[in-house]
Amino acid sequence: MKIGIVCYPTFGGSGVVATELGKGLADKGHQVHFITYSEPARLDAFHSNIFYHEVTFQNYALFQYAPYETALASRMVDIIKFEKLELLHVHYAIPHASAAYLAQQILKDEGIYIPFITTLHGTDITLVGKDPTYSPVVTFAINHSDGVTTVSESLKKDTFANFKITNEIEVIPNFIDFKRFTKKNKEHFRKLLAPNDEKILMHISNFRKVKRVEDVVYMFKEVRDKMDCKLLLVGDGPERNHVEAICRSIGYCDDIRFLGKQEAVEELLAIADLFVLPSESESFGLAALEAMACEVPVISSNTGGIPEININGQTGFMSDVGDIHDMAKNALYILQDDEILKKFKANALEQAKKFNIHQILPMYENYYVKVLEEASAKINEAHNFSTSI
Ligand code: GMT
Repeated sequence: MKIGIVCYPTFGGSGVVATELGKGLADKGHQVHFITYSEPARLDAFHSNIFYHEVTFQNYALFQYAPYETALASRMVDIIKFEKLELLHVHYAIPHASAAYLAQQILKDEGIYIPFITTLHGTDITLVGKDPTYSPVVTFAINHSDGVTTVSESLKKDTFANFKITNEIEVIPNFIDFKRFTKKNKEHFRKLLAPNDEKILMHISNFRKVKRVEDVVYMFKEVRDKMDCKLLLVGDGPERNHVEAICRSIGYCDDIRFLGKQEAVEELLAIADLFVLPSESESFGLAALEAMACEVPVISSNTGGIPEININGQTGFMSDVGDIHDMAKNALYILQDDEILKKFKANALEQAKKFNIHQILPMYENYYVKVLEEASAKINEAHNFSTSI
C-alpha cells in the first residue's frame, strides 16, 4: 500500500507513534510518505520504503501567522497526485484532519478520491480540541474522516462525550518496538549517576502543564526524606524553569538531574527503578509503556487511558491526580524491598509485551483495508468523473 502519514515531527507522543507506525509499515513492504514541516524526530535512519516531503510555506508581510494548514493541504494534494498515494493517515486532529479534508475535496474535483484516517491522540480532544476556538472544525473534520481511531478506550469515550460525533471510532492502542525498547546493561552509566547504588526515579515528558512535573519533584522529596535515591528529569518544555525553582526550594538539588531532551530514552530507562507520570490528563501515556518495556514499574495518576496500561499493584501503582503522598508511599513500598522491586519489574515487562508492535501493526493494516473497501464506491465514482471530463 502507498500511505501518506501526517504528524507533528516533534518529541510529542503523537509524532512518536506516527513515526514508529510508518517505520513498522515500511518494514512490512508498504511505501510510506511522511508529510511534515520538518523531519520527524524518530525518523532516524534511511529506509528504502520511506519518503519524506517537507511542508514549506512562503510567509508574506500581510500574514501575522503563516497559513500552515493551507500549505499543508496543498502539499498533500501535490504528493497524493505525484506519488499516487492510496490512503492518508493523519495523527492529531488539529490542523491535520481539516487539512486532509480540504485536500480530499480539491482532489475530488480532479477525479481522485483519497480516503483519510484521523487518529486522535489526546490533547486534540481533551484539552485544545474542545476549546471553542477549534471545536467546530475538529468536530466537522472527525465526522468527515473516512476512518477515525483513538489510542485508548478512554479517549474514545472522551471524544463522544466532548464532541457531537456521527462517525464510528476504532480503538487501536499505542505500541512498543521491542527491537528498540528492551532493557540494556548500562551499569557503568548507572554508577556515574548513583555511585552508592541509590535507587533511580525517572520522569520523561515535554514538560507541559498537563504533565504536572512539579508533582514528580514533590513526591520525590517525600521518598528522598526516607531513603537515598536519585531523580532524573528527561525532556524540556514550558514548565522547566518552574520545576527547577521547586527543586532548589526542596534542597535535594544534588540528587536531581535535568537531562533535557534525549533521543535515546531507552538507554536512560535501562538504569531507572521507577517511572513517575502524575499527569492531569493522559489519553494513553506512551512514555509509561516505554518504561515498562524496559522493565521499569510505573507510579502514575489514574487519569484517562493510563489504567489501560498500568495495572495497580502489579506493574506499579496509580493515585488520584495530585495525591503526591500516596505516590510517595507507593514508591517507597516498591523501592525499599528488592524482592518486591524485582517482581514489579517482571510484571511491567509482561504487561508491555501485550502492546508489541507486531500485534498492533496488523490492527492498523486491517483497518486500512476496511476503510479502503468502504470508500471504494467513492474512489470509482471520482475516477469515472475524471474520465467523463
Ligand atoms: O503527551 C504529550 O503531551 C504529547 C501528546 C501529543 O498529543 O502528542 O501525547 C498524546 O499522544 C500520545 C501518543 O498517542 C499519548 O501517549 C499521550 O497520552 C497523549 N498525551 C495526552 O493525552 C496529554
